[in-house]
Amino acid sequence: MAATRQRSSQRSAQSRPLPGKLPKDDLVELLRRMMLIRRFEQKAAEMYGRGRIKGFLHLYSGQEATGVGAISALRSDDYIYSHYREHGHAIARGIEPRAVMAELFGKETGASRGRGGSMHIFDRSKRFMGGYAIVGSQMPLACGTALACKRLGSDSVAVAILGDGAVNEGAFHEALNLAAIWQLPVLFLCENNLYGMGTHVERAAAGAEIYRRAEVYGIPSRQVDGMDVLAVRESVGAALDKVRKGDGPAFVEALTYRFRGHSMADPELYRNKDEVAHWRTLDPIERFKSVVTRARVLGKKQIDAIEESIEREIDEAVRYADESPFPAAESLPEHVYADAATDVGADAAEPAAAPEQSRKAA
Ligand SMILES: Cc1ncc(C[n+]2csc(CCOP(=O)(O)OP(=O)(O)O)c2C)c(N)n1
Ligand SMILES: [Mg+2]
Repeated sequence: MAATRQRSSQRSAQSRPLPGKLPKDDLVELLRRMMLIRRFEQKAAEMYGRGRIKGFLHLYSGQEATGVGAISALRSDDYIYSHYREHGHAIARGIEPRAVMAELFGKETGASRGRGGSMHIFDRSKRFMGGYAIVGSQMPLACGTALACKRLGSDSVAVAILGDGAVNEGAFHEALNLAAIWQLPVLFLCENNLYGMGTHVERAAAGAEIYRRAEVYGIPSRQVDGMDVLAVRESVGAALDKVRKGDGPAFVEALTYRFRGHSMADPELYRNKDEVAHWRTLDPIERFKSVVTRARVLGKKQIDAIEESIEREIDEAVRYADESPFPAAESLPEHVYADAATDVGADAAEPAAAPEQSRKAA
């Protein structure tokens, strides 16, 4: 099955959309975001090694095309629920690298005020509703937000990003079933990187390809080359259009690969070097660099300049995280629960709906 998955990954790479479909600035931004995430993750690994980051750290390197492609297709008023490998999603959504780095350091200036750490990046202003460490738990939460959007008569969509490891959880099936029964505006994006910790997907998930599981619930689903940023953007964009129109949920499986171990504590004894080397030849950043240079969107000098500015941005993110204070001990009970008086319904961007409409929409 792994061979089938790799073949389909290469097939869709050949039929990827032409870069000319997008304005030049958008193409450059897709590349820059992927490069920013890669450099961020390299630096995070270094900081972990130096003891600046405590606890778990799961790196996203290798999967950048999936996160950047998918999130670039969203509107700013859509919602994202992610898993614990979410630094890349947070940065793709526009959360500043320094706020993500400070969160990794456990600092007060972090996206979650240092309370969440690597696995719980949250930014309400970006409708980035958190990374979740309980595998599959983000899926019912995204359904809840999708239900709220529907009842409010808004055309925002909730997106749940999950790993292949989530597809055998009860929450996965409960969420798909509920989303289909209630025709919720939710998009499920499965990042199939072939492993859940040290277990290959074939040893964990029975049956055919993952995306076909959604068919059982009558949810339209598709598979895409998750190493190709334009293909992901197009696939997720097409699925989103349907969800937004009121056609109910959709499911996209992106075939991708993590270049690093599951977490920083992983000796990687479960996969061989040839497999890793094969996937490295599909590096989404190198591939997209060659797409944009062949299309004469960017030259080598311009790519080097982007790299240099990213280097400065990441260095500044580390400096900011380093110099920021830890939360004061007496403030630890703060920001744990929502303040009902000020938080609930305080989202100014949410279109208000008349109660009558809300009832009809539900
Ligand atoms: C409900 C639940 N069961 C088990 C775990 C332990 N666990 C942490 S990560 C992980 C693997 C998840 O793999 P996947 O969803 O493929 O995500 P990836 O790490 O590949 O991004 C498991 C089983 C957990 N966190 N939650
Ligand atoms: Mg996985």
